[in-house]
Amino acid sequence: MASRNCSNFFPGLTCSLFLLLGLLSFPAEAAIKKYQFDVQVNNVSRLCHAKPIVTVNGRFPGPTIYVREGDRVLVNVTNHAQYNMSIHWHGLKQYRNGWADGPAYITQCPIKTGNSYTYDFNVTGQRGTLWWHAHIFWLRATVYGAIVIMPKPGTPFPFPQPNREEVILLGEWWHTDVEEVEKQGQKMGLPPNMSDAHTINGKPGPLFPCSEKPLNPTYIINSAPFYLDTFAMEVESGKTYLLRIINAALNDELFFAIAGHNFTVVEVDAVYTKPFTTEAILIAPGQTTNVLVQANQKPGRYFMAARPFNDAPIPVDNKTATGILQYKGIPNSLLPTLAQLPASNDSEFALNYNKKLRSLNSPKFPADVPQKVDRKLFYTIGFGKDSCPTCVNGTRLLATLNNISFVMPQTALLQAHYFNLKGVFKADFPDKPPKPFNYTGAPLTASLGTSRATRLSKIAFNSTIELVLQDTNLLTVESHPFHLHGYNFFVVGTGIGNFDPVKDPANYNLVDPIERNTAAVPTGGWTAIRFRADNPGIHPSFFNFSDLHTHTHTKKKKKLTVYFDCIGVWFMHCHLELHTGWGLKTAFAVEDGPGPDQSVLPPPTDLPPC
Ligand SMILES: *[C@@H]1O[C@H](CO)[C@@H](O)[C@H](O)[C@H]1NC(C)=O
Ligand SMILES: *[C@@H]1O[C@H](CO)[C@@H](O)[C@H](O)[C@H]1NC(C)=O
Ligand SMILES: *[C@@H]1O[C@H](CO)[C@@H](O)[C@H](O)[C@H]1NC(C)=O
Ligand SMILES: *[C@@H]1O[C@H](CO)[C@@H](O)[C@H](O)[C@H]1NC(C)=O
Ligand SMILES: *[C@@H]1O[C@H](CO)[C@@H](O)[C@H](O)[C@H]1NC(C)=O
Ligand SMILES: *[C@@H]1O[C@H](CO)[C@@H](O)[C@H](O)[C@H]1NC(C)=O
Ligand SMILES: *[C@@H]1O[C@H](CO)[C@@H](O)[C@H](O)[C@H]1NC(C)=O
Ligand SMILES: *[C@@H]1O[C@H](CO)[C@@H](O)[C@H](O)[C@H]1NC(C)=O
Ligand SMILES: *[C@@H]1O[C@H](CO)[C@@H](O)[C@H](O)[C@H]1NC(C)=O
Ligand SMILES: *[C@@H]1O[C@H](CO)[C@@H](O)[C@H](O)[C@H]1NC(C)=O
Ligand SMILES: *[C@@H]1O[C@H](CO)[C@@H](O)[C@H](O)[C@H]1NC(C)=O
Ligand SMILES: *[C@@H]1O[C@H](CO)[C@@H](O)[C@H](O)[C@H]1NC(C)=O
Ligand SMILES: [Cu+2]
Repeated sequence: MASRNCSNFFPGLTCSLFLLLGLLSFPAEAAIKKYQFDVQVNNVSRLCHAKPIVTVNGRFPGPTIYVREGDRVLVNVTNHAQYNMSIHWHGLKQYRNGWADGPAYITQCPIKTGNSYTYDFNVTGQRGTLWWHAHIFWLRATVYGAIVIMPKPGTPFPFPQPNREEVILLGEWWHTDVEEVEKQGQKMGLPPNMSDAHTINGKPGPLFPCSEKPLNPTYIINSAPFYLDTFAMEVESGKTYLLRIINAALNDELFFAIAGHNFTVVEVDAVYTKPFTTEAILIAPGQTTNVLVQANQKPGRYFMAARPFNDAPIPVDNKTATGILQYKGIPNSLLPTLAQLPASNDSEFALNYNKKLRSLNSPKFPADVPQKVDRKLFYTIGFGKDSCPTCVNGTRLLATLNNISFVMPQTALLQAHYFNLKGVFKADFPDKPPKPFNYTGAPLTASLGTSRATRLSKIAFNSTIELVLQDTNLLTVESHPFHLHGYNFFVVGTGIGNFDPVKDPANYNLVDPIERNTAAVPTGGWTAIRFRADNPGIHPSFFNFSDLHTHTHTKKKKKLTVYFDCIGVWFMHCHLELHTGWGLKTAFAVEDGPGPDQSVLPPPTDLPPC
């Protein structure tokens, strides 16, 4: 199958050429890091209850990928689970290499049960904490792990060297099968059941039942007793620790704090920040935050805690996950000190916290903010309803960008050996909403009809884009963490209420705005981001050019429309799985540049077919 694709795509090239890639030599300092990811089903017990979950290598959370900036990474993902699935390497820019990005039905078809696909990518120009997760259905509830990118050898961190570091993955846990939870929601047209717990490194902590039972004493980690459902981290007085915090929750923005200990934020989404001290961090699904913590308090046991931030009039799982920061030599019998978190609805904390986030913008790590904008986009975020005879009250909830709920291409269509690409998607996503209205005025609960379509926005290579994401009160206002694949962007401005195109740009930060891959649009507010579209996302020869391109390659056209599964586009979506599932997503079709190294690389021979 793979070799057929290969020869069909590149009649002038042979497959052996691609196979040779693995034998090419690399610059001395760059290494090849190989990982085997066996996606499998394992029984895992939490909250006094075992259930089968999808894991990588039987581990929950999954294994950490450790690399250095400049390394090449090969991850052979073998799918032994009953679900067809794919994995996304969240935050890696995947320059010219959408094939390795991972979102199912966007850059690849899922890896079918029993099959393998090797994600092959270079880690270039990024260092810090990122993460990986399944990118189909709600499988990422349990299929996730950290990616740690160390700086190049001999390059120190631009902050005091920590004595040790620790990955802190925040997540959500359901008692029942998460795929069933999602399916039930889809069937009813309503939000699926909320999670039953939040977790720190997969563990809910002692505020939940079944968390205080010490395991067999052989399970001793860092000489701190390892509790069945509680994450504990041992520290030594006087030492400094780097915490690599990742929000892997499906639907909840989270506050995170450690009792009695302040954090110094030094990096987010693998971008160094101007350091600042805070008693708690706010982290949205998809985001990462590196903080330094000093073990400078009275030796004891201190709770770490994570709980949602939610300032919208909607229900969330508001339960608190806890772990323990434990000074060396302190007995486990000592009751830990409770952690203080901001109130769940503390919008002011959220606004102030996000204001403090600035790119480091040093000579070595400059913030290359686009000063001039080639194209301005304005997308409204809203909820809508669609008729659904089998759903509760005959309607299904949807979520929209510019009043369009994105429809995923169907497997059945992609499987076909030929079809007319024109019917599958259009590159005509509108640059602004169909009709302006008072976006954040009174709630709009009538005429919630929307259109459902697969529409993308075509972007010129290396053009600079400004995108204003405007929350609306269509049904309800809510905060939405938006994630862009293939790029980092700069958050140049944010505010509450309606974006004012005349007044608001005057207050943009074009000097040291935070650069990241996921940014929250505040409840009833807006966020302006800028990026340079220098990562080509589409191989022109894979398209029916009447949709995307003005040139024609008539010779190739016929063959290419057949292989619609092999396109690359950069996905952009709300990182709340609930909203993504309702259609709060679109994609940018970024053209190739004119240069020889400005086009998408050839597809790997083992790219999963549909
Ligand atoms: C998982 O646990 C359930 C209930 O304890 C059991 O019925 C099932 O066989 C187990 N499955 C596996 C794969 O171990
Ligand atoms: C990936 O892993 C599978 C299962 O172990 C193996 O059969 C396959 O050869 C591996 N692929 C590569 C490219 O190593
Ligand atoms: C996986 O994909 C195959 C082929 O497209 C399909 O027949 C099968 O139903 C899919 N499995 C699931 C669980 O969706
Ligand atoms: C990774 O880097 C190597 C060495 O520069 C290059 O040969 C290879 O094509 C790159 N791979 C990708 C996917 O960019
Ligand atoms: C969702 O919650 C309801 C009410 O608690 C329960 O009856 C139902 O079984 C749950 N659904 C799933 C899929 O867990
Ligand atoms: C944490 O920072 C706050 C102010 O930002 C300060 O009042 C407090 O004393 C600090 N606590 C510690 C333990 O350093
Ligand atoms: C958590 O949410 C429930 C309803 O979902 C509510 O009854 C309860 O008061 C909330 N607890 C806190 C601490 O906000
Ligand atoms: C936050 O919630 C509390 C009750 O839990 C309420 O008293 C307070 O007014 C709310 N604050 C805001 C800003 O909505
Ligand atoms: C269904 O409609 C009834 C009557 O209008 C309303 O009370 C109820 O809240 C609706 N249920 C849902 C889930 O929308
Ligand atoms: C939008 O709605 C808000 C709240 O109802 C109101 O205060 C504001 O004046 C409205 N703005 C416009 C331009 O109508
Ligand atoms: C969205 O589009 C539908 C038709 O598809 C229309 O009825 C509705 O008024 C539009 N809503 C907004 C907010 O533009
Ligand atoms: C993109 O445009 C900028 C500014 O004009 C230029 O400096 C840069 O070299 C271009 N990048 C590419 C890859 O063409
Ligand atoms: Cu959202």
